[in-house]
Amino acid sequence: MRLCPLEALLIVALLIVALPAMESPAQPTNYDEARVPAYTLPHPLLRADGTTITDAAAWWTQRRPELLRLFETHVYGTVPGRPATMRFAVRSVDPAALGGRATRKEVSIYFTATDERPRMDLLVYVPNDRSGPVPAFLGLNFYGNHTIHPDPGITITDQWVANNDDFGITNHRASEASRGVRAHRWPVERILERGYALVTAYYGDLDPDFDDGFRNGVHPLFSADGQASPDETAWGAIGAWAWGLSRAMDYLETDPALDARHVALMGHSRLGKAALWAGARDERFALVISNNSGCGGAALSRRRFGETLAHINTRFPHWFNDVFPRYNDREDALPVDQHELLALIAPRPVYVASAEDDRWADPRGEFLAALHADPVYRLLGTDGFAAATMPPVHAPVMSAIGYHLRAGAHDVTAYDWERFMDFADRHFGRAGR
Ligand code: GTR
Repeated sequence: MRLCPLEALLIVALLIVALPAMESPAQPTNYDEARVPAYTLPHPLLRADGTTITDAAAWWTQRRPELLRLFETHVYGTVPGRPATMRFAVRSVDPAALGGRATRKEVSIYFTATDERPRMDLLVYVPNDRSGPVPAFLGLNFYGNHTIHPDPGITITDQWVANNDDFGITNHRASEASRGVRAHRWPVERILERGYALVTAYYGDLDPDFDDGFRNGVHPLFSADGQASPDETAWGAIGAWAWGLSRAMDYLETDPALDARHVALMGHSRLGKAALWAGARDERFALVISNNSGCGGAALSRRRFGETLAHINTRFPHWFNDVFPRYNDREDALPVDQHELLALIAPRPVYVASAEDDRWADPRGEFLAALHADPVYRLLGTDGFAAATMPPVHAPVMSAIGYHLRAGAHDVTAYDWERFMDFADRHFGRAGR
């Protein structure tokens, strides 16, 4: 067949457009346990110099700082501290929200001396049926505070939001149509009934979830020239979301209605990754919950089951630092694995929740990370992880390291929340209330 020059040009143009799109399905996904490669995990108590930690003091002074640095350098990037100019502004208070059951507050956290964005808007529900400061659950949400409950008093976010036809979000602007669309993931009344406050913020307040080379969100506040990704160990989006959780904690410490010493951090999926990283770094979080956090969260990278580093770093180049992609298809060269992220939370209770059909997140890999964090939890005087083999569905493990496998898909359900509250009750000394 002979092609005229125009036809040939068209074919070349088509190839240029189509080829990159064809590349990602070429990344194979393994869902076969028999094809998980043999691997050796780094031991959380073995220091880089080859010596093993045998006492708690050496964990705190040597191994923990070393592991934190390794995760910063090779995975999530370095994270700045609290800006000196940060301040809180209470924007609204309704002492009789949800039919009188709760006090609803909206609090803005301004990061600079001006009222310009970026800022983080916290939504706080405190149960009115309380006799003193209450423990709280804190978690970021995906589509704006107004999506977690149909409560008409919640301000609709004016931030960039990912488009979603089902939620009526177009042109990246949320509207009234999206009020309460994610309520099934946030059983607010039930949380209040069990005696907890709920605090949430929209993750896009910290960093809108697309790759923009560090131009939006909180990143430019910390790069001298506001330029794209300053160096390869600089933080990515997960680092920014985790940083924001610590800034939320800065506020919680000032609110007399809340017991800041009993704050449970909860995150789902990519926000579960951020919750684990925040909980690992910031010891003020008394308890940390990962829900279906998968690759780069609670799942072991070396198993290469479901989502792998090559998948995640290709689809989400802005989530981690620029060193992490060097380990794509070279997981064994990583100086850390994700059980050590869980270990960094020790001795504070950590709960890992998996869903049976969420194979992309590798439920077994999440279970194994919990299992291999056990030596650190035991060294620090807790009961570690009370399971040697993977439990069946709906058989939660409630030791210092907790775990459950739920039936069903990638989501946050009422079953998950009931177990999170059981776990918090137990470790906050509230069991039997
Ligand atoms: C997926 C991603 C996962 C997980 C999930 C989510 O596309 O591959 O790592 O984070 O998104 O956040 O819902």
